Order: sequence, then structure tokens, then C-alpha cells
Amino acid sequence: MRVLSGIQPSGPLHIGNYFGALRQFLALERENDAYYFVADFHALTSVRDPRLLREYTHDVIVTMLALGLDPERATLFVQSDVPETTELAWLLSTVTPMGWLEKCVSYKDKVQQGLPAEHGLFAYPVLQAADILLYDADLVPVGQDQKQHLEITRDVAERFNHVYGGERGVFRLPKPSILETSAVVPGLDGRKMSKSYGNTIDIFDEPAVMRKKVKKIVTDSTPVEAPKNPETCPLFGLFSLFAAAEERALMDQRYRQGGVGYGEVKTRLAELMIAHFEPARQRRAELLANPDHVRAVRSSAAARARATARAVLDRARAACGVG
Ligand code: AQP
Repeated sequence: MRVLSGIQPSGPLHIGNYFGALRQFLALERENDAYYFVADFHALTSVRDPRLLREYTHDVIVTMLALGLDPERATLFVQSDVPETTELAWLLSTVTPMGWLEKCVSYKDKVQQGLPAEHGLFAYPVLQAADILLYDADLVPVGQDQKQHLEITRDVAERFNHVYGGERGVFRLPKPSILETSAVVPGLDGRKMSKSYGNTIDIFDEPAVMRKKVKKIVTDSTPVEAPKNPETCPLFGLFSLFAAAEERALMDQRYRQGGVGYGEVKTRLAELMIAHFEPARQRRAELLANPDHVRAVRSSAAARARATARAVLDRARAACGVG
């Protein structure tokens, strides 16, 4: 299967990105033809400092490699290294009804948070459709927040196929892959962990910072001895992502019985989190010291990605009669 997904370089990657997306990337690259990209065109909708955008772009590649992504197996490229993307986005936008974009929750949410209502933000799902359709992707590993955008990608592909595709169609229809256990990773305040909510724990936060942030995770005022509901507790939600099955089951039981204090859970969660990312932290330091290696990965992946993209774009151009 062809697997494809992207991550925006709009800041350091956090634990929500890790459990919602990156962990799936690692699992899926083993047995599939994987394409993963750093979505810098998308990040332009929120990052307006060119130096920072370059820095974040480099850092996302470093993070993916440090976490164990194998550039020999997966094509790990940067979106803007494949300019075919924006051309396809235009072709797709000509068949995309405004109403489909107007109903997008993510756009409305971001404007409500104070981002300016700009065309790039509004048309984001069309660019995302181009990202996916350009590689004939079968499967797109994402978090729950991307489900609606994936539906739009399928609708746009079907529409283009219907208008121009004849019997065989032009685009392959992709499916989302959303893991039930980490579809929405909670942040420090219990809402979805998200850069724009300022409630993240970053994958490479220093251990002392991780400990400090974990202490801030919201909890209710249930006393230590009283029973607690693990299903509605964001702290337990995060704990269960890091703990092994046995420890998770035991903690679940102790929550329900009563007798466990949130302070104890937080201390253990911080330990688990720090230990989980320790090997990657060391690899990251090595990669940061070797930017030439990272640039070489980027440029060889760009060549591979462009070759795939060109063939699909040519198919789309021929179908609609341009060029
Ligand atoms: N909290 C989360 N739980 C599960 N999955 C998540 N993802 C992000 N946050 C969570 C998944 O990470 C992938 C990359 O996301 P993105 O680069 O599109 O960034 P995002 O979703 O926009 O991340 P943020 O932090 O929420 O950024 P802002 O605040 O800028 O919108 C996607 O697969 C996403 O589902």
C-alpha cells in the first residue's frame, strides 16, 4: 500500500503529534511504500518569520529521524520541494464547491482563535487534497482532527474523477488511518493537545520542563481516598499512552477503587515520558550536529517524491485538457 502523511513545521512537535501521527508513521513504514512530508506550505498560514520556518522545517525532519524513521524505507520530503503540489491544488480548486470549505471546523476554529481569515487558511483542505492525491495514496495516518479534511479529499477526488475521469478515474481514493487509543491526545488543560492552545508537552522538552508541565495537567479536586473515573481524566489519558499494559490496568483499578493521588500519577507519568523519549533525544543531538546528513536525506527524498508526483500531475493535466 502507498501510505502518505504530513506534519506542519509550525513549532516543535508535541506528544499529540507523536501518538496521533508519528507513531503510526513508524509502524506503517515497515510494510508499506511510505511518503511522509514536512508541510511547510501549510505552515505559512501561521508562521510568518522565514528564518523560523526554515528552522522548524529542519527540526521536523530531525525529529522524525531521531524517532527512528528510516529514510531508506520512507520518502521523507519537504512539501515545497515538490512544486507540482500547488499546481494540482489549483486544478482541484476548480472543482471544489465553496460550501465544502465553508463547513470546515478547523478553519472556523482557527479564525475564532484569532488567526486572520485569509484565503490560504480557508483553502487549506484543497492543498491538503493535492498533497494526498499527488502520490496515489491508499492510506493516510492522522489524528481525529484531520478526519473531516480527509473526507473532503475523497469528495474532491470523486468530483474530479466524475468530471474528467471517464471509466477509469484520475485519482485513487485514500482512506484515513486513525488509532482509537490516541485519536485525540489531551493537552495540559484537558482540551486537544495543540500548539495554538498553548497546552503542549513537546517531544523534546528538557526533562525538567516535562516534569514541570506534567505537574500542571488539570485534575479535579477528588480526595486521594475517593474513587475516580479514569475514562474522563486527561491525566489518566496521558498516563495510559506511556504505561505498559499491566501498569495501565493496575492504575485503572486503583483509580476506580480510590486511594491513588494525582500527585503520584504525575510523578510516574513524568518518569515514563522522559524514559520513553531518551534514546530519541540522544539521536537528535547527533543529527543536530550533522546538518549535512539531514540536508542529503531531504534532497534525495525530494527527487523521489517529485518523480512520483510528476506522473500523477501529468495524468490530471491530460484529463482536464491543460498543457
Ligand atoms: N492532540 C492530538 N491528538 C492526536 N493527534 C494529533 N495531531 C495533532 N494534535 C493531535 C496529529 O498530528 C498530525 C500533524 O498535525 P499538524 O501538523 O497538522 O498540526 P496540527 O494538527 O494542526 O497540530 P496542532 O498542534 O493542533 O497545531 P495547530 O495548533 O497549529 O492547529 C496530524 O495527523 C494531526 O491529526
